[in-house]
Amino acid sequence: MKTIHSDDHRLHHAAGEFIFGEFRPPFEKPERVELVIERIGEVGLGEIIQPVTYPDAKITAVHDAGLVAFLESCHREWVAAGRKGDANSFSFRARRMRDDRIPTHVDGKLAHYAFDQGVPITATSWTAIRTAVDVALTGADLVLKGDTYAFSLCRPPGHHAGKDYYGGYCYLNNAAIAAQHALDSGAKRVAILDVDYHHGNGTQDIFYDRSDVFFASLHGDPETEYPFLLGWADERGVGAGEGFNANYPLPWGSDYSSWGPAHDDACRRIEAFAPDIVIVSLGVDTFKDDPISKFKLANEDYLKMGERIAKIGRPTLFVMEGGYAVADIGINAVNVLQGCQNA
Ligand code: OKP
Ligand code: ZN
Repeated sequence: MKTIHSDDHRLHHAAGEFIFGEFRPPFEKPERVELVIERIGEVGLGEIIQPVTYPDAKITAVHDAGLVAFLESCHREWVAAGRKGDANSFSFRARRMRDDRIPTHVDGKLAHYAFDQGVPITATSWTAIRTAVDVALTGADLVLKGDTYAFSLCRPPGHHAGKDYYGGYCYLNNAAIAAQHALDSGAKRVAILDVDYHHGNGTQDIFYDRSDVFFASLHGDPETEYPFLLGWADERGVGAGEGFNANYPLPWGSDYSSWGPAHDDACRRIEAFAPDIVIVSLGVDTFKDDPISKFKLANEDYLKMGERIAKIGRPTLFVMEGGYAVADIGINAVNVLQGCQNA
């Protein structure tokens, strides 16, 4: 299968992030993608191609135009306010605070649009964020035009970004934008399978009231795991979307003996939905050595994951999400792709 990749991702490299009570170098760093590219070359997965540029309307088909405009202008507004370094919020909305007014000051806009402090914006982040969308869309078009599989090596990731908010290393929802593009190109139904360790709250948010996109996510139980506040099993969709959302929260310490059966159930639900295409939000932070996650998957489990996805039997786009054990990120991500391609 082809991989879509651009060096623009390097333009998003923040000084640090606030996590676990300290300011430290970001886990979500450029090296992640460099190591996946290296592994793709080692195993000869297939050609690596550059993305094509798509219009902004592809983004505003799923995201609020105000969010998109703010991500683009944020760092300039930050500098104009006299700040140094990366733009980051220090204030957040709580229950019964207003969301119908957007403050004019950059700090207020950050409080309105961001939901955590894991999303610093540097002077050059926007180009990386914008190109990651093109990487996803270019992969979607390969699959829509007849390729069985494609791999969009997006960075930054996207699945925590909702209609009108960003957070959790994610700014724009690459997988959701690709799904909407597929529908607008003639697909009737799209399934999104989110295997990242963290719940894909943004993707769920975007498609929660719709029956044309089935969303399934396997993830750390929100009782004990980020992003908390969403991802319980009783979230099944609303209105026309009732029954088209499936969450599989799993406890800390889960290994393939419990992850595998949950994954099989999610894949069966997708088979019953009969999608025209499948989009996999491919995070490999389920790995046993991941520094911020608590599942226990081993290298060879990613081959099995790919084999099961192949059994769904639909054209499939893989979109890169998380994975922070950089020593193994190439092996694990490419194992899924090879497990699938060689099944
Ligand atoms: C992104 B993905 C808050 C930072 C919290 C949590 C991890 C985000 C994971 N200060 N970061 O799903 O791999
Ligand atoms: Zn994750």
